[in-house]
Amino acid sequence: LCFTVFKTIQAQYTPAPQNLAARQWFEDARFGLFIHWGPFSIPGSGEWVMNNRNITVKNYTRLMDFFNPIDFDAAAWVDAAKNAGMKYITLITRHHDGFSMWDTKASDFNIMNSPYKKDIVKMIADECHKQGLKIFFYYSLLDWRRNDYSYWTGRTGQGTGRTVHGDWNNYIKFMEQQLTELLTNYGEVAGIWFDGYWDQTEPEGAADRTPRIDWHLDEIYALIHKLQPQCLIGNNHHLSPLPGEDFQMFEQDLPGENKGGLNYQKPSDLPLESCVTMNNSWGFNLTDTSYKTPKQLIDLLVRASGYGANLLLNIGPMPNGKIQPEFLERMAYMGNWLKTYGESIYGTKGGYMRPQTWGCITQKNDTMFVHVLDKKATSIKLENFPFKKIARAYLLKNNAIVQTQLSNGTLTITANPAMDEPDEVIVLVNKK
Ligand code: FHN
Repeated sequence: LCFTVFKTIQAQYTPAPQNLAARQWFEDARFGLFIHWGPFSIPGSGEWVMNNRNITVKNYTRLMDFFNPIDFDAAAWVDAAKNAGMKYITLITRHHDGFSMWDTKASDFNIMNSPYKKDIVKMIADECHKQGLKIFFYYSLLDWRRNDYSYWTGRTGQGTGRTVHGDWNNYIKFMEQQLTELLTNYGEVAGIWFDGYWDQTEPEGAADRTPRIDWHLDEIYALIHKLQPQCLIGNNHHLSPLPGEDFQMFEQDLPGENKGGLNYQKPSDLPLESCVTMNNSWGFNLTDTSYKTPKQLIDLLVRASGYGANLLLNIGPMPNGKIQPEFLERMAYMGNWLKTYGESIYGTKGGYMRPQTWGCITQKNDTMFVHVLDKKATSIKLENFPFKKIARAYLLKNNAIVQTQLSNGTLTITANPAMDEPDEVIVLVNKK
């Protein structure tokens, strides 16, 4: 195959006032639910099952006939997210397998042609609007199934049954038609979360990751912002943000940490989001029981906030429409924790210093929240401390006074982290 290298010429982008307001809302929200769900959930082997098992288009298409999640209850899902303290839901509308979870007129491979025959995107979006959560739509740029998609996406091309491939203009038009539907028929959409841009780029970390695909992003982004100016655009391309994007995401990682080698990009000034799985899978996986502990999940939320980022925590519901108890229990735990500690998370900014091994800082006006996550941390030194004097230092959970000493710009805090709680939050109030 011979690829042309496209250097996309990016148009100037000035976010609309509604968009800037939406960014502020997003930054204050701090916590969202990611949902990977669709016919790919049926084999219980994750959302990459078509690719990983090299299932042919013809055979994969059969999954549509089995997707009948009779136990699905949109109200219960949104309620669980709300009780977890989450402020938005990012829903897979179409993943790389190309199945559309809504009543699309642009493709037959959609939920209305499954035995379920109900527009799942609408059901969840309506419930979000009803219960006061915002809705984001995940939308895959790449497609493993369509003939007009011109690339092979890590599949060998052997035995896939996709014989004709390539009508790029048609594919772009198809995506624009689908995005128009999503941004016209589902009320206010808080954001579009793109994925798959990395198809046909050099691997993460390579010196030149210029895509060999012209995704027509200028055109697509302009369309989205024209239809809904407040709609935030993010793209999981693992690069620095491109013009037209409104937030920046980090996959399985906190901003700037690059623990998994996926995220070499530096955090930008845009609102930030870290998306993370609760076990090791995005889509339902029958054998993956490596669930993060409640403490690990709280640490992630707190440390994300310490970086000034949101946590988008993922669940992969089961094919029958139920969310497995391991996920529900952890969500409930986090919601309960946030009832006490929410004020140190929502509406805060990242700390004046980056998160440290002992924990991290979040800030709101003249209040600083010191999150002691390491149970062994008993003396914490905050160098270049920005307040000249402290009016009060106390534990958020019970107002108990905390000993602090400020000298030569370094604040020393005597901490005594409770063993049975994930995070000891110390509140420092600036004396002006
Ligand atoms: O390939 C996808 C994967 O299935 C999942 O949707 C994640 C979520 O961030 N994104 C892609 C991998 O980068």
